[in-house]
Amino acid sequence: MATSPVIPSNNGFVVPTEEDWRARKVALVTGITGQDGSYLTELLLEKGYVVHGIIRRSSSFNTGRIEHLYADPHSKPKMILHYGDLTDSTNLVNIISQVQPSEVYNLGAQSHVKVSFDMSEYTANVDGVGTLRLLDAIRTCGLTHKVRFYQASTSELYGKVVETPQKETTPFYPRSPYGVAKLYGYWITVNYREAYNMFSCNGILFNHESPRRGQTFVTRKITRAVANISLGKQECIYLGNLNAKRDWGHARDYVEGMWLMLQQDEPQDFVLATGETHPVREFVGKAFKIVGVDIAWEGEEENEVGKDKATGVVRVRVDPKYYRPAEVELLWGDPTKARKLLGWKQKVSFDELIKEMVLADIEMVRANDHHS
Ligand code: NDP
Ligand code: GDR
Repeated sequence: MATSPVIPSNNGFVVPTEEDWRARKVALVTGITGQDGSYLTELLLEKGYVVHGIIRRSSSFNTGRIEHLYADPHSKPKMILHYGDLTDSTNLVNIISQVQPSEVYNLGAQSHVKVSFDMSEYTANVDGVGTLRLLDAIRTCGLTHKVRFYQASTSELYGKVVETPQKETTPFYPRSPYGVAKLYGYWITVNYREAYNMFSCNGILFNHESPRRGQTFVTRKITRAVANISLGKQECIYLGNLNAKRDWGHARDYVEGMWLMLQQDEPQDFVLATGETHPVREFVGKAFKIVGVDIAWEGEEENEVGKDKATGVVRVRVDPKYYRPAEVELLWGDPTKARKLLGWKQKVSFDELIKEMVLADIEMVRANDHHS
């Protein structure tokens, strides 16, 4: 017997279930050209994602950290780059509507704390309002309930010490335009979760470093100088506050935590940290030890110097121009929640991190010499 065809009310278009949607594994990463963006992209590609990244137009080359992942755009590449900027809403809407991502990682930011005192309005625009623009672009594209959203929040939110070690429930007290801008980013991410039932999470990440770290952040500035000094290309390094303490881990470990946050049943905020804290001075001493230089510290504050014990040559000096108008003296994270719920733990120790960075910089200085 002939049966009449059933005509579906949506003209045959099958709305994908959340599971089908997520199984597509399409990620959009802002800040893909940065330290974390490059490691996260490697991880996502390994996991079978197609990764779309937003890059800024620049007069000079700015894709050095992801160059090794780039493939000919005519050969079905797994990493696809789009020009854009967190200050341009229309552009964000266009990219999201085109990409239809299942996961969005917002890593783009003016991320330098000291620079944020010089460029405070710009930092607020990119790091604070930029987060809102991205969330709103997702909403405008009708993807609020489909996209899982990661916000790169920071231990800089804790700023002035209120409680240690710092955990998810520790009150915030940011100490820089960067920290204050990121506070907006943090709360707007929470707000979109509560107001629109969006799967949006904050990763409150403590400092994480690597050979790909920008060269003006203190760890990389130190390892680069140690490499140069050990090869006779520089005599001394000038630093700011040697007493500041940080909880330093390896960036590769931290991007795994970002991904894990978006694979949970419920959206939540997590601290990622090592649970150890060390002063800048200790990082300097350990970095020099790797190239066989033992540093002896003399003097105090602005007059403090670090001398090579064997030769008496001054290798470290303090220059107050690197001091910040308001400093974050101590960051020390408690990653218990991430350990319990995500099963996350850093793999690389503090000493291993320093060694990897110093050796990579020695290699890089030698390679540059070779090419020049
Ligand atoms: P980087 O400074 O290495 O990278 C920042 C990225 O943001 C770069 O790709 C940069 O592009 C991009 N960017 C800057 N301004 C804009 C803009 N207006 N629009 C779009 N993209 C922009 O930072 P990290 O990789 O170290 O950090 C990643 C994120 O995590 C940042 O949001 C940072 O604030 C945060 N964070 C970092 C921690 C760390 O210890 N590394 C700890 C906690 C949080 P370009 O290459 O063109 O400059
Ligand atoms: P931070 O990193 O401000 O913690 O922000 P940075 O490496 O810049 O400074 C760490 C500490 O070292 C002291 N310091 C110096 N810092 C720099 N950059 N240069 C110096 O010469 C110097 N001398 C001493 C600083 O005063 C500070 O106390 C980083 C960024 O990645 C942020 O985006 C991120 O949110 C936080 O880490 C967590």
